[in-house]
Amino acid sequence: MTHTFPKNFLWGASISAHQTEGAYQADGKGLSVQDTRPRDNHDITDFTVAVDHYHRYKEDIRLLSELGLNIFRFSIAWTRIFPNGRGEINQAGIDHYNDIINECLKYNIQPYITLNHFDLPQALEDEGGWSVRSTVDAFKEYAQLLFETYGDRVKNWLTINEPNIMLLVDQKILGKSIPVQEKYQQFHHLMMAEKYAFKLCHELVSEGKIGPVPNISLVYPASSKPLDNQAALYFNSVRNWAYLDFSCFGRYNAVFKDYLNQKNVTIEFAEDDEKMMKSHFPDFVAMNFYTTVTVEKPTKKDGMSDGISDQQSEDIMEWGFYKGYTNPNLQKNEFNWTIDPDGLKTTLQTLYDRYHLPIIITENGLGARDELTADGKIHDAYRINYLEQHLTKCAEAIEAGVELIGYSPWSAIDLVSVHEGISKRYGFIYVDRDEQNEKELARYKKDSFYWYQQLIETNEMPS
Ligand code: BGP
Repeated sequence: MTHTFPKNFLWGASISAHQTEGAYQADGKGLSVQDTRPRDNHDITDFTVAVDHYHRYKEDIRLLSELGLNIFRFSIAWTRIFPNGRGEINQAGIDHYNDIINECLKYNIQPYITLNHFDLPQALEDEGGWSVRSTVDAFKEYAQLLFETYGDRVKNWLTINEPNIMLLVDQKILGKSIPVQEKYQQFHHLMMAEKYAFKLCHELVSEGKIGPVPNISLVYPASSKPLDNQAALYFNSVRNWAYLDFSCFGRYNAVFKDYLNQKNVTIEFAEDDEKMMKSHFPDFVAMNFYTTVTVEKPTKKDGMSDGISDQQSEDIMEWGFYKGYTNPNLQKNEFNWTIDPDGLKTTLQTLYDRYHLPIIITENGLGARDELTADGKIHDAYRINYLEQHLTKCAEAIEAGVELIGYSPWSAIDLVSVHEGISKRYGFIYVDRDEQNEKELARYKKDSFYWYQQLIETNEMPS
């Protein structure tokens, strides 16, 4: 038996600007928080060169065309457009992404562009970043310029990558921990910025479509104990539904509101926020999925803790609400991330049942220490196995009625992990460099490249 995907199913692959481009100060680019974040581990590379996609994008996009993609998800570096976050426009940056977009269209690959992917301009961070309202205004100006400049050719847009992960694991993504009151005022500003992007895209891009792009993982209770179930309810709300209810329903999720109340967090609204929240909505939901999370209700003996240390590890701890629990039913990869393809199907069905919007998966993949053989091969059967397992569940979700319109796994090409270097590889295309030496940055097609190429060509997968 085989699983056949819908005939207009979107097959893509994803990257972000700061994790691939390098050229971190080239052609007028300003510094972002990813360029300035404190580096606590000098054994792994930074983003200054990455895989030099900035200069090698023609070769890379030609390879993606050979792979057979019909979409390519990538982000625009805000600091190439506005080096200081607002005001002065850098024409070289405008021209660069013009060239990228035209190169994609040359091969009939539709760009899916993420407006911002973790790389806030440092100049805005210096003014308070997402904690202050003026950053929302700067984002509006930035989004408007992109829609006006590229909207004639780019019809599919994603707002801000994984605001939930950026806030939940701020230390790993941003290199700093944000106090809880400030963290959730940032939540409000990020979500309001997204609402303006919805509004501007629908006003400025003819036939434009736009969606949020959170990282969504269903949260399981550690046992059938009622309090473990309550713990899962709270983390599902804080991690997942707080973000998508704001995007799709224009409201604060009720359980999340209780969480904020119990944390003595007061959100400051601007005058038009209530109206804006309830006036502009997405056309689809983009979601990133890697793992599922299991939590239990903490007990007094667990001791006080107020920080959530790492959404990927099991030691999530939010005193009084939930505590990470190692799920004995799930395998883990070599980076300690759970592998749960059934969890993907359940997450898709839950998400579709809740929001009734088309869904596109814009990240899903396996980070692994791939090895380049002497004859230039990369035998990543483990990645093919991971992707097959997850795509089987995507096919089952579609057969169960979920309107899943596309799959754009992480990542098109090897790139620098958010916090674990280049050795943690995700790409269909291997880049020959290591943590300390860039070498020639030569590109090699992995076994998974040929597997994915075949899948796209046939649009079906043996079950
Ligand atoms: C997601 C981010 C991606 C990428 C991915 C893999 O949260 O959107 O940018 O980083 O995680 O995670 P990591 O790089 O930590 O392996």
